[in-house]
Amino acid sequence: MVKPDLASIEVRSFVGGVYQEGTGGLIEKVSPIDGAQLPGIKACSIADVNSAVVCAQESFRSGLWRTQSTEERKKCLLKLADLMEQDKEYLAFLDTIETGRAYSNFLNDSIPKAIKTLRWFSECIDKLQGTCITPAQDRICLINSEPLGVVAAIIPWNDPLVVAVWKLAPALLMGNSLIMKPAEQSSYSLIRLGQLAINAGIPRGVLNILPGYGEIAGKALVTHPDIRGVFFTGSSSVGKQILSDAGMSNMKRVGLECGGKSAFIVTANCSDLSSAVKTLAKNMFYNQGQICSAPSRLLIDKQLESEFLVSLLEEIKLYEPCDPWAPETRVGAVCSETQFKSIQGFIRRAEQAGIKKITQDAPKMPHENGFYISPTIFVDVPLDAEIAQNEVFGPVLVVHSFKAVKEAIEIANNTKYGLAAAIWSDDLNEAMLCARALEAGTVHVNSYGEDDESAPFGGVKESGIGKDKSLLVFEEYANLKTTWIQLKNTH
Ligand code: TXE
Repeated sequence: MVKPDLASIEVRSFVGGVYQEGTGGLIEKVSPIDGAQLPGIKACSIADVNSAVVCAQESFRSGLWRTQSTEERKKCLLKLADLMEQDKEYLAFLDTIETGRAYSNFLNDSIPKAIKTLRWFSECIDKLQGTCITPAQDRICLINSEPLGVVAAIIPWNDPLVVAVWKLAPALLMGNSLIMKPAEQSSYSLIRLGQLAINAGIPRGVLNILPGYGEIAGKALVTHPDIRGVFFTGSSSVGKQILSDAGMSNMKRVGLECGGKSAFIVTANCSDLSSAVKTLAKNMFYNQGQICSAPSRLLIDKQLESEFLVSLLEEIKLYEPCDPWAPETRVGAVCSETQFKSIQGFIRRAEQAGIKKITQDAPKMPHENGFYISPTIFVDVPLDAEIAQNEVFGPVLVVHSFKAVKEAIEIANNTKYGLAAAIWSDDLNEAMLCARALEAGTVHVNSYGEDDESAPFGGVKESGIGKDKSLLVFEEYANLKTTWIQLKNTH
């Protein structure tokens, strides 16, 4: 590919339909691919957040968007999807250079997924129906959805456009005005979305993009009394902070999709070990393990353990990091130096604790000054070890063996997280009993990672509150209004 000029990258916030410089300082950047200097982001200050809220509120009150017909809103967002499609090479370039993830991942998987999801939501909006109940002959009750008002979406860096669309689509289609804050590490592509939104005919002020620091711009959004909902994807610790800040400000609606430590259980009744190995490796090591639902704990029946691990060690060679720009690359760099150091810290402390590592690092990484980590596997991991309990968000798998499925369920449920899980077994009865007992928002049976937009996605326990995707999500971005009508008997 011919790389666009770095000077073409827009680094300012997008408010009221125009780009403007944030006054919260410069977020300096180097590319995780090779340490090259990148254009810094003009961060938004609290004052910038306050004026953006005023602007979003004006757009909401004007009714230009919220009182449009659903057909009109659908048309605009379908147009936005078309514009993203036309722009996908540039969007993939922006996301790659900032996050280090493989360009081909963005171009062929992630961005097409974001576009497909946007189209799916847009096609749904004019098919939603309210409810009417008639508890008595002379009484009618209408139940319908109304937009919340001005809402905020706080986005992480691991899959910026996909997560942005998960929140942007239902928020805007329901008639809300939205302020979106990208992560410090991955702001370019979302800033670009602002321009595409205007070109798609979305009125000014309805979609605003505010790059900035989490503790400043993010917190200012969460605590703002005129914001009616905040929808977040990120770490569980920030998720908890948001829940508390939102509660203490104006009790705004909160949606949280947080971390995970998902278990991949293989029982003695699993005959297709080869598929299980491939599926585990693909879902665990794709994007250097920086996926909230990565199956980062393998729970394997003791009898199958050695055979399974031999195949897995072979399979993970496909997931060694390579040059993110090369078209055949599956796995690129880790997103930032901070993330790199955090993952290395988990690995080092596990080794110091005497936990057995069965993998070796690749002798050479694609670029000297980039941040790359080889797939790493620890076995015989104590259940209470730091690495067994905490989200590493890197290419690090821990292995526990078990003797009975009941024990596997206990191990699987023994973390604070509950995002996803898998059970591999030919015995449907065993698989279904296990699926029901697992504390997870999504359970995969003899599979992993299906993520169709028609199915809700989100966790239980400290993995979050609420869902992304599916028809059910529209209600999260709306208030249900109940209207009673009393009829007079005129007969
Ligand atoms: O996440 P943060 P970070 C997990 C993963 C990773 C860890 C740290 O374990 O190692 O989080 O990553 C904004 N009020 N996940 O530090 O801090 C921030 O600016 C409001 C899991 O990047 O949670 C960014 O936009 N907003 C995950 C977003 O929150 C705040 C994806 C996420 O940042 C804020 C990413 C505050 N006080 C990381 N503080 C997943 N679930 O997919 C920060 N932010």
